Amino acid sequence: MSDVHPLTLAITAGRRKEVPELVKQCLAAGETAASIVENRLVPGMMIVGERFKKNEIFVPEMLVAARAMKEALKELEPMLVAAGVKPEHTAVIGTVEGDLHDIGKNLVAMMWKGANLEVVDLGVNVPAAKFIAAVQQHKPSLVGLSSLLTTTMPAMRETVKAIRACGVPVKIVVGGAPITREFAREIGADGYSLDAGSAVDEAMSLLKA
Ligand code: B1M
Repeated sequence: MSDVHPLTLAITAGRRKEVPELVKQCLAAGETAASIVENRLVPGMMIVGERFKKNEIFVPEMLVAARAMKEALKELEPMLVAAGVKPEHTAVIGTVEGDLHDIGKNLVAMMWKGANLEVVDLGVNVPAAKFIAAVQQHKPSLVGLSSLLTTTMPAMRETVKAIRACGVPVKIVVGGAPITREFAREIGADGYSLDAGSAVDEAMSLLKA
């Protein structure tokens, strides 16, 4: 672990209080906010996920690591979200029912805000009915669904089906670790992206189409 960056180590160990200062050091060294997310924070979560899989750590440790990651994202959010002119499109986003993971979804929301979309974030564990209510209320151009668990992939399928059935025309983008382009196509989503960066490209190309 000696070659692991101190910020990545602080995330994996859940040392939340050290995180703001370490983020500032990375920025002072010339790293961009996006590269800090990609090269310092996400690798920390990958290490945490691997350890959890091997039963070396358990849910509480995963939770403190997630809190430390959120602390870092709090520092970086203003840089990830560039101030733009009045947004032309609205996007509704949430993590599907049964799923409490929100770090990836929050990153996608930040990137979409940065791309000048008005983002309505419904949070985690969002039932299909809540997505439909938001779609009817905000009339968004885009809906984003996130799922991190294989067990919540069926909820994503049901949510897409329910949004289609409500009759409001909207483009749906799905993503999250277990989601593939093939699954997205199978459940009738319009778009899929592997990460928060490509979620912007996907959103932009769907909005232009
Ligand atoms: Co959970 N967890 N977790 N967890 N957790 C995973 C996902 C897991 C892979 C760990 C493992 O076993 N290796 C595993 C899932 C296995 C599976 O289903 N195949 C798992 C499990 C099993 C569980 C529990 C069931 C554990 C238990 O209780 N026994 C439980 C489930 C709770 C629930 O949701 N009902 C659970 C709980 C938790 C915590 C609450 C402790 C915590 C979440 C805290 C939080 O989010 N606020 C947690 C964490 C932190 C993780 C890991 C370690 C990290 C997730 C993360 O934030 N990654 C994760 C292992 C891992 O991912 N390596 C794991 C960083 C984040 C930036 O990446 O979320 O993938 P990610 O988002 C990416 C892309 O996926 C994509 O872009 C993002 C940014 O680039 N993306 C989208 C995501 N959403 C998108 C939407 C889009 C487009 C792209 O369009 C709309």
